[in-house]
Amino acid sequence: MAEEVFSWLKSLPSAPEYYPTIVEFRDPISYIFKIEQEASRYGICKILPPVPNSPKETIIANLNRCLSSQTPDSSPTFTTRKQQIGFSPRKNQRPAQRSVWESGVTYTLSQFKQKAKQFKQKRLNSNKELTPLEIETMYWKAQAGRPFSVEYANDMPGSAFDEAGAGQKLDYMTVEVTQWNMRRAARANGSLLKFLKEEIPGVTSPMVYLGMLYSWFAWHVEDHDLHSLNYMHMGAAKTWYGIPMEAALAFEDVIRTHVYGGQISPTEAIATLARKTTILSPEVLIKAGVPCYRLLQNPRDFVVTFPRAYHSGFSHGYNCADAVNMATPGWLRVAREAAIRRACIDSPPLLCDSQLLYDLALSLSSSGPNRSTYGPQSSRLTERLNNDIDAFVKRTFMLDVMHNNKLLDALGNGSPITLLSKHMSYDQPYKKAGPASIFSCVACGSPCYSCIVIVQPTESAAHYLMLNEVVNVKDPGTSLSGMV
Ligand SMILES: O=C(O)CCC(=O)C(=O)O
Repeated sequence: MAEEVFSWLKSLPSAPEYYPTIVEFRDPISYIFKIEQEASRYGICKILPPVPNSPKETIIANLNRCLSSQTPDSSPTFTTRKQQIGFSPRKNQRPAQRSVWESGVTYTLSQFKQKAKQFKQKRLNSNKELTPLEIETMYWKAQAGRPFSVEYANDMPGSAFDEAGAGQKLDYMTVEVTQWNMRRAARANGSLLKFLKEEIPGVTSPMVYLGMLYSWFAWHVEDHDLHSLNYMHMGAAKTWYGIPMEAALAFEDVIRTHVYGGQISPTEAIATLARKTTILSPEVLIKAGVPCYRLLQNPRDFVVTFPRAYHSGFSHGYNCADAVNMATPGWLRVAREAAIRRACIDSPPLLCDSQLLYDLALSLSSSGPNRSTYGPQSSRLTERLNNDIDAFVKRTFMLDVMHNNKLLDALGNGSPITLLSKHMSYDQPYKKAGPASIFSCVACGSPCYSCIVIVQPTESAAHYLMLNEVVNVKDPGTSLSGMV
């Protein structure tokens, strides 16, 4: 019998879908930045590439190579985690919290596929193919019913893409040979993560996900509120729910009040969500007035999540996907606050947004008109878009410098210490900056524009400074190495 679809599911609004042309598809960051203003209003969106996926054999060969590289005996195997579905009120568990634990079971790809197939048949108990909405209804019924568990091989460092797409001898272009290959996307031209010195698995390099029916991912935002890019290689669909950044506070408030009866603070709500065990039906959110959008990701679909957009979802059967973070310049709007929120919940920072911004700004200044920061200058359209991005980055950089300048000035208020002039204007210092006037920050080693005054204290001046003695920058004990 067909499953009666919940009415709230029928009326859940959809997140947008985008269809880039071949030209637009050349440059992931430019493209995502271009759609960002519109798409981020939904928190998540889907991008359908204009080129095909790799053949299934290539995906499986890549995956097996990747799995073999991770095991001590080089076998192409992996272990799963068990995830709780449903809940037992008797166990004193909060209705929105689900447990996750190591399954201790090791699989090859074909063993896991077989297991997932059997589980789906048994669970759905239906001779006919169910629609995605019917499966979604059954998922939410299961999450409200008696507890059982599913398995998910999630957050495994690696990818079902080959680095160079070298294994392919095809006479047509696939996603793998483009800049959207997940092994390249985080550090694609124009992504701020390109300037991260170290590799952070899942952030600058992808993680691979092997799921089965009902494997879930809890409501969360990305580390440092970065963007995420997710690509489905093969298998059954994945349902995603997304909440726009503008509603993030309202969402956290629903968690605090509806789930915890107002007994936790806003910071504790953020810390709870960061544990990635919160499952809450969009029905609750919609009723509380929090906007929530849905999309269905099929093989060959990319999903982008935007900065500070809470998202969650589940799989409709055996599937394989890759995920990685990236950062268009749009992320800079939220990066500072994200770092503060992270500090508030005692999570150590993974990156420094100022360093990334300075490095990107520097790369724009030093590469001249033919720079390749945003990929090939393939068309007038791309060129215009890149100019817009450049202007945005330069402006953000200058605002950042001026903000820091004001802070330093305020800190020095009342004492003779004035590190920077508070009268610096937006475009005046930028015009003066050039490759010849680049300095390294004495504190963190980041290269800086000449619009930043760098005070390199001599040993005796440093001694005075550390003793809290008042030192004027014009004091002969300091040497001034950069000027506005
Ligand atoms: O697919 C998953 O399990 C998690 C995906 C995700 O959160 C992301 O790609 O941002």
